[in-house]
Amino acid sequence: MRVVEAFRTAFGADPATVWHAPGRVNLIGEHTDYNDGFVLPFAVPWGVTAAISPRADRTIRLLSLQSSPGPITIAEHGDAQGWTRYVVGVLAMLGDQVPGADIAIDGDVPQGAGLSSSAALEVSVAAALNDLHDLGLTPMELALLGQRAENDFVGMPCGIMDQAASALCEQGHALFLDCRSLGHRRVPLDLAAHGLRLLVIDTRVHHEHAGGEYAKRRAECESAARKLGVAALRDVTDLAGALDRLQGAERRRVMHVVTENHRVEALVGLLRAGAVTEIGALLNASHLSLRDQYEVSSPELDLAVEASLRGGARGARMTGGGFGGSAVALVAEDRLDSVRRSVEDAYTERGWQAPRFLTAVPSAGASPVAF
Ligand code: GAF
Repeated sequence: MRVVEAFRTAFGADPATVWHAPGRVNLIGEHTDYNDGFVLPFAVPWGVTAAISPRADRTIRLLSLQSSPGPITIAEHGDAQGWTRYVVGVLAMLGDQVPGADIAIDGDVPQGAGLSSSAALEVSVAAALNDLHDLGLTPMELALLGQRAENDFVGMPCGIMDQAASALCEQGHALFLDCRSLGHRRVPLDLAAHGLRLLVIDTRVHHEHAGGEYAKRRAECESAARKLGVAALRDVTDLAGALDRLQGAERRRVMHVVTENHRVEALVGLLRAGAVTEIGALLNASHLSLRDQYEVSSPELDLAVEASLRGGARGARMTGGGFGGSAVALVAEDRLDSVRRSVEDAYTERGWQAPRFLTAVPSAGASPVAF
């Protein structure tokens, strides 16, 4: 295995353990996780593999097949830069339980596509260290550890969805997660049995201001919840009454979060009833709400969604945090070519660089890799 060979070459011995953790797409439930709401992601076939050995000292030596020509040595946690922060953050959160480590990383999550390569990195490393040091952490605890690394070390105020999907998903299933109780159920999702595919359309555009806008949305939601006297927007039961008490951006944010939570529950209901072909309208409604009420879409995402629908998709929406990244389209097998062509033509017409197409099947969460 490539990552094991790279580990041997760099560090002169076999790794003690190797773990793989996937990225995710979110089927529905966007910007609901940090509002204590519901989400329905599934793990994608692409992820991060981490090969790790413990060290007795506190040094961390890190190698990435994608991002570093040779090993990077980190003596102090505070020295971490760029991608290494996601790894060092996990070690930093574990504190004295874990000293240093030698780590080699190999990943195939398309970069910048909004498919949670950072969560895959955090969870693969967290799971490997858990195994190596017998920490006894559950998959949900590994997800929480990854989220803390991202919140407190990297400084991105994300919710729990991406790490939970990476740690907890099962092949052939989506993960229905209550982000308040952290209760979850795996919902069977066999798209192929219904002649369907989930097409990921990577716009290959990522807007610079995304991080700042994400934090701003989160702050607006928290401010609206305070004004409404609820712990989180999840608790809004009288939407019309709540909207009467708010104005401007906060009003629109509440409209999105409350309706999106209902859409997640409705979509899970359809899946459980075996009506996967009927979920398209909910995907479309989610996109319009993210575009118009939550204002996190982008011209590239909107065009990917509109052109997919014109090409015959049953439903489509942006997925993930927004401001670029990917859209997903639910497409009948015999319409795949027509949807791809419709999106490509629409991008060409605007003079935009061609998007990248991938097909996502619900895949397994974090697991050890034999080597
Ligand atoms: C990003 C975050 F990391 C998630 O926690 C979630 O909030 C998502 O945006 C929006 O649903 O992926």
